[in-house]
Amino acid sequence: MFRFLLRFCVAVMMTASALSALEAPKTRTILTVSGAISVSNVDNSAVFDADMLRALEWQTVETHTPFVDGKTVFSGPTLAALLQELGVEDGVLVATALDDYTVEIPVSDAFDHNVILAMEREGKVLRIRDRGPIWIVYPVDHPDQISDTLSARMIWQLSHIIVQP
Ligand SMILES: Nc1nc2c(c(=O)[nH]1)N[C@H]1C(S)=C(S)[C@@H](COP(=O)(O)O)O[C@H]1N2
Ligand SMILES: [Mo]
Repeated sequence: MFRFLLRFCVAVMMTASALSALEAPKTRTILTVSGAISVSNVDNSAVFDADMLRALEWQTVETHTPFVDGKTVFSGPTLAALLQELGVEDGVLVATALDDYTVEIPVSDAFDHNVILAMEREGKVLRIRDRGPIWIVYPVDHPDQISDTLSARMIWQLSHIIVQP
């Protein structure tokens, strides 16, 4: 009986770890997430190529930005979907860009502000020279809603997130 229970427990644990495994990237890594995450694929980090990010819940938003007059259309996975994939529910994201710019983003923003990891602008893939491949976008209905705090969180050329609990 004990042996049976033991085997049963091992089987359950294996199923659980299979569920929390993240596939390995097949092409160039564009985003690395480390820190307080419960799913990983390379060492203790979760690394994503573009296709892996495209497999997450995707959203298109039309929004004002601090960067151009009028509205711009951005598309990309929702930050909430990325965090859900990694088992992150609260804390702070320390986001760093290719130019070493760093900003802290509360995890709650993902849900309160419908934040996206924009990978396309006006239907075109964002290249590094277009402030891609990932640009954190906070959708707003009116330009006045863009505070200094919020625009500082619209980090472009995002490459690394450290999750602090
Ligand atoms: N990668 C990166 N993202 C960034 C920044 C930066 O220097 N590098 N500046 C931030 C700040 S402080 C603001 S106010 C907005 C707008 O910056 P800009 O006025 O220099 O275009 O982008 C944010 N995103
Ligand atoms: Mo800023």
